[in-house]
Amino acid sequence: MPAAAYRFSLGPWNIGRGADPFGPVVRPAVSFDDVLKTAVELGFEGIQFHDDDAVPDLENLSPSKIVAEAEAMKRKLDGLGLVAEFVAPRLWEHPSGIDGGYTSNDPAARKWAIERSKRSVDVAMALGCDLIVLWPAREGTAVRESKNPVTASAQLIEAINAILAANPKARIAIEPKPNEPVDHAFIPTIGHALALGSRSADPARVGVLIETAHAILAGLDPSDEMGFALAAGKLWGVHLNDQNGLKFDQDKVFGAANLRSAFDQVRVLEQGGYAATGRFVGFDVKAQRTQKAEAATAHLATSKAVFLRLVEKARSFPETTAAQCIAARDYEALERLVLEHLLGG
Ligand code: GLO
Ligand code: MG
Repeated sequence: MPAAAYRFSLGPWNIGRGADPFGPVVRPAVSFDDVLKTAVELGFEGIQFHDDDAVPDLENLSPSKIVAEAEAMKRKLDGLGLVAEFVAPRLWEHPSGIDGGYTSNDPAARKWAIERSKRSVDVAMALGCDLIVLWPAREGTAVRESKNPVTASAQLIEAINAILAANPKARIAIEPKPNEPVDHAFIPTIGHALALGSRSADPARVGVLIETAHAILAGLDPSDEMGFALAAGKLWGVHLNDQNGLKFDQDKVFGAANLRSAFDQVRVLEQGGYAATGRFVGFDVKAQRTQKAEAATAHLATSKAVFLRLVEKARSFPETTAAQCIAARDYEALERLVLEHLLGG
């Protein structure tokens, strides 16, 4: 039987202008149409959307106009053979989200965040997808005493329930990250995300999206995080990338910092039958600031190529020999086996 094939996705923010907190942009903006063209050229079938990627300026549009624009975007995707993977409400870039959305200390901001999230559900449905990704970017604190975590947990559940109630088809994938832009996020790990979902009004419609770098920033092994979510049937998306230790969120090319960890992530996706679920493999990777505009999509192509090479490595891993090492409790031999396999020996 042929091994299940993976489907790949990218977000428009992955083709960026190269700015960082210390300097201005270094490349011209890439139009949304060119992002879609790149996706087709690189063999990416899925597009990940922030709500305002799909419908720019949606804050100033009526709900019906928002839906009409999202429907136009859907026709554009259809014409190119692309599909929308998810829509994420981009709460963290709006002035009302300055102190977080759902957990803001300002009740008007909390109300705004929920209303905007409902519009994201409308956008998703019009794009033909039912998945809402919640990256709770500013749902946390820089000054720990500024918010009450007991209240914040209740507020997060209230927001999740409002999104679930907005449309009975809507599903939510929480994408946890422990820090940046906040110091301490309220939902730092997959365990927190799954626990929160289980307390919602409809736990069957709440899952997770795991990003490699976010797990590493939490001091956790990304493949173990993925395995935990897979075992619960809750891994509804991945953002594969890489991260060199505990520093700012680097969004490096998949495998660039730790090829063995990348192998382990691919292997767990294979072990958990992820490809057969039809869910996407997304790469949340950034082009390096030094990269010239004409080659500023190479990070996506490389991530996908590395992923596919590692699928081959996972499928050709000498499982029988590994099982013998494990049975003999000879983990040094297992270590050698893994390293030799990765080195191509
Ligand atoms: C940032 C996040 C971000 C999200 C995206 C979708 O650290 O990884 O890129 O994945 O906004 O919600
Ligand atoms: Mg991400």
